[in-house]
Amino acid sequence: MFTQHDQLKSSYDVVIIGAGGHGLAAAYYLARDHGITNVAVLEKGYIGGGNTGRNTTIIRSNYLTPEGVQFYDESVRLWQDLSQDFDLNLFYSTRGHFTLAHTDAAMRTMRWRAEVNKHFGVQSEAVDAQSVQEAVPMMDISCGGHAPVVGALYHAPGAVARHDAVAWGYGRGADRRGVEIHQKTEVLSIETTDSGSGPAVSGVMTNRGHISTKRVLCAVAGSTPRLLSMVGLTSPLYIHPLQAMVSEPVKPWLDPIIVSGSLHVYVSQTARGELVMGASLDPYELHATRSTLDFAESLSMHMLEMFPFLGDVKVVRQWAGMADMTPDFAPIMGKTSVKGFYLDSGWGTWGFKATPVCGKTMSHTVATDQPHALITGFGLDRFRRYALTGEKGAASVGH
Ligand code: FAD
Ligand code: PYC
Repeated sequence: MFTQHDQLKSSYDVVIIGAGGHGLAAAYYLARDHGITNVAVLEKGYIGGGNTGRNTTIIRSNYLTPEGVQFYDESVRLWQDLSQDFDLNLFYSTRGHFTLAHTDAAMRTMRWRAEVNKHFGVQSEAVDAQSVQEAVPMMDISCGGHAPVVGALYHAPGAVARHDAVAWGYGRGADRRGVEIHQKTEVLSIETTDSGSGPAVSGVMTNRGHISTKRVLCAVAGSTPRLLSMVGLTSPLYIHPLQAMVSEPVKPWLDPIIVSGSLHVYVSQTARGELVMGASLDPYELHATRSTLDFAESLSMHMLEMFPFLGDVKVVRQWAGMADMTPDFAPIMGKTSVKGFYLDSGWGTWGFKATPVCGKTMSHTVATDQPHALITGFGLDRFRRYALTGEKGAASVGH
C-alpha cells in the first residue's frame, strides 16, 4: 500500500514523528487541505504498531467539558466520510454506547453528561435499568447481586471501527499525495538553534541519517516524555500500561458497547463475533507493553458478574499499550515554547476516536503556525496556568 523510500532526503518542510493514526492523519490533511507535500513521517517501528493498532476502537463524543464535547463531536462527524475518502472499508459500525451507573452518585454524573451533551447537540440521554435490560437481554443487571445497575448514560452515536485500516487509509492517502513514510526510522535527537526569541527547531537526527527541517510534529503517544526531553521541555505526563483482551468468536448477542466504571470493565462484540474487552489502567507508571495474568483474571471475574453465561468462552489473546496520561484526562495539543515544535499527545486511553479531528486541527496548526480554534483548551501551557480541562468523569472506565 505504500511506496518504499530507500533514502531520506536531506531536508523536508515538515517532519512528523510517529506513524500512528495521529501522525498519518496530520500528514494526510497537510497534503490534501494545505498543499504541503514535502513531508516525512518517521516511524521507529511499523505503521500503526503503537497504540493505534492496540486499542479497542471505541468512538463516541459523550464527554463532559464544552471543549471536549465539541472536539469529539467534530471527530464523529469526520468519521462518517472516511471509508469513502480512502476508498477503503473501515468497518465503521454504529452500535450505541451504554455507560452503566451502579449508584445514585454515578447516575448524577450521567445526567450531568447528558445535559452537557444535549446542549451541544450531541445525542445522549440518561436511561433507567429497564432500558439497559431491554437493549442487552442477556445481561444480569443485578451483576451477581454485588453492584446492581440503576441506570446508564445512553449515547446512540457510539461506534467501533477497524483500527489498523484507519492507519493504512491515512497512510496510503498521504503517500499518494507525495508524503514520504519511513518505517524503521527512529528519531534519536532533535536540534534547535537560538532564534533570538528562544529556541527554534532546525533538524532531527535519526538512525538513518540527518534531516534539516524547521517544523516538527511530535505524535508519539507513550514515548512523548522521551521526545520532549530532546527539546528541553517537560510535561505532567505519566506513562501507564493499558491492557486489553479478546475472546474466541461466539454467536452475535451484543450489539451495543457496554462500559462499567464501577466494575472496571468494558466490552463490545466484533462483526466476527469476538468479544473485545478492557479495564482500567495498570495502577503504576511503566514504559512497557507486557501483559499480566492478574489483568486477565480480574477482568474475566467482572465480565462474569455481568454475563455469567460466558463462563466457558475462551480468551484467545491479550496485549497492552503505553498510555500517555494527563492529570485532567484531556489531550495536549498545539504549539510549544520551542518554535516549530508542535505537540499532539496526552491521548492516554481515549485518542483513537479523535484521530480524524486531530489530523485536521494539527495540520492546520502546523501549516498556519496558529492553533486551530477547536484545540485552544488543550495547550501544554494550561498546566502552568492551572487552567485544566477536566475530563476525568468521561474518560472511559474507572482509572
Ligand atoms: P501511536 O499509535 O502510539 O503512534 C505513535 C508512534 O510513534 C508509534 O508507532 C511509535 O513506534 C512511534 N515512535 C515513538 N517514538 C519514536 C521515535 N523516537 N521515532 C520514531 N517513531 C517513534 N482510544 C479510543 O478512543 N477508544 C478506545 O476504545 C481506546 N482503547 C484503547 C485500548 C488500549 C489497550 C490502548 C493501549 C489504548 C486505547 N485507546 C483508545 C487510546 C488510543 O489507542 C490512543 O490514544 C491512540 O491510538 C494514539 O494514537 P497516536 O497515533 O497518537 O499514537
Ligand atoms: O475512550 O471510549 C474510550 C475508551 C474505551 C476504552 C478505552 N478507551
